[in-house]
Amino acid sequence: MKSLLWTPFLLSLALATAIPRDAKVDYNGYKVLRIELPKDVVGVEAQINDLAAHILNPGKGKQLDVVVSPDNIDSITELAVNSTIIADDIGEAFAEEGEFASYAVPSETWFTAYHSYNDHLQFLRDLQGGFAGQSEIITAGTSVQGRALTGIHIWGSGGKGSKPAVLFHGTVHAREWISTMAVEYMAWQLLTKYSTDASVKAVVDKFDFYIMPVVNPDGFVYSQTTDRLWRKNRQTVSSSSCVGRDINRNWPYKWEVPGGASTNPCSETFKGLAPGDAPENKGLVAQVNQLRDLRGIRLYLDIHSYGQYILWPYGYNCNLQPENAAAHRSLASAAASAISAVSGTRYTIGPACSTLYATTGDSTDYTDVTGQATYSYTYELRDTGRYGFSLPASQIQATVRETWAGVLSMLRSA
Ligand code: 0X9
Ligand code: ZN
Repeated sequence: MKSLLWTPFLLSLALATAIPRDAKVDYNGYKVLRIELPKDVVGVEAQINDLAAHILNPGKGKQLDVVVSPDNIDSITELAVNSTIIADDIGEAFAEEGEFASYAVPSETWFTAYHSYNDHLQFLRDLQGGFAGQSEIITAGTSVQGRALTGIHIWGSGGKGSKPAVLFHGTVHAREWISTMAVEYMAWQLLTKYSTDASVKAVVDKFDFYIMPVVNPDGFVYSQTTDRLWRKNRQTVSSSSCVGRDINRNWPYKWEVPGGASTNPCSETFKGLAPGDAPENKGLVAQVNQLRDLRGIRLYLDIHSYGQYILWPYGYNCNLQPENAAAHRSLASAAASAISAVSGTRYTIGPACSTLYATTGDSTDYTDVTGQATYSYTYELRDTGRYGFSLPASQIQATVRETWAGVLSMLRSA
């Protein structure tokens, strides 16, 4: 009889060996190359896609930053017209990101290290608990794997829900870890400076803030447990063994326009099978529509990395801009100046499609048109490629501080 007690244990042991879990991807020795593709040669991009472990700036067209295993370096270099090494060993760069810090109640030192997803949730709960009279935890639907898209709603003297909305989304792309930190810093500044800094009090009293540091939680967790360079969500399709939709190609506005996203499930920019068919997008779309219908959206920011850009609509058409494009430019220009005044970091500003590349089904086109937001921007934070997504922990504080200066300048004029 006694041996029966062991049966479930042995069974689980057998299952554990029969179904291998995803092993963590080891990037030691992998290089980042900046490659220039030949013009008009059919199929080169597809070959690069197969040979590269990851494309870091998918959509860039002629000039791509790619992560390549030592075995594939020669084949990729042969396909390119030009190639330069921008990181010799990306495994080493990941080591510079530093260890996750063990959790402590929020303080400014939170912004000196990267953190686990669970600690990010705890940070939000603790921050909210410290300012319970003017904030609450909010959710916007659930991810593929059932995680609640979690954020914080902050209000000022007018009371909860009385002012136009300001909406911040972070960590749309899983590997862009600096985005999580920058978006949390905004919530941190708004709450901790409210009683001592008149300019912060003024903006908190003017708007209701809805701040979502991680809108792609499954991807974010996967980038921490398994593949540091994961970008998309973790949704499967029956037609392919490849995983993930690009949440920033799935919004239901101009989703069907060709050229700004991929229909290949293995691509970094896979748009999904239908507009808004990613659960994360369903939750975010409902959030945007709800805020539009409540008090309207004054400012929407989608915080990404890297490249140091401030971009406004549209992504889907390089010849179109919103009717208030001049006002978009003026706020972006002031924000870029505020950023460089803090630290000298230089940002490029402009309409998204013509300044960077075309995207369809992206967040800011949706918030501008369907969400009727007055202002919609994508920020691409530090740097311009030296570290890319693996920005060292030693740069977190400087990055979040300069970003906050840019965002505060926007809030004051919005
Ligand atoms: O491709 C994206 O979704 C964004 N860049 S990232 O490297 N963070 O993935 C850029 C979106 C901005 N929109 C356009 N460039 N059209
Ligand atoms: Zn991104």
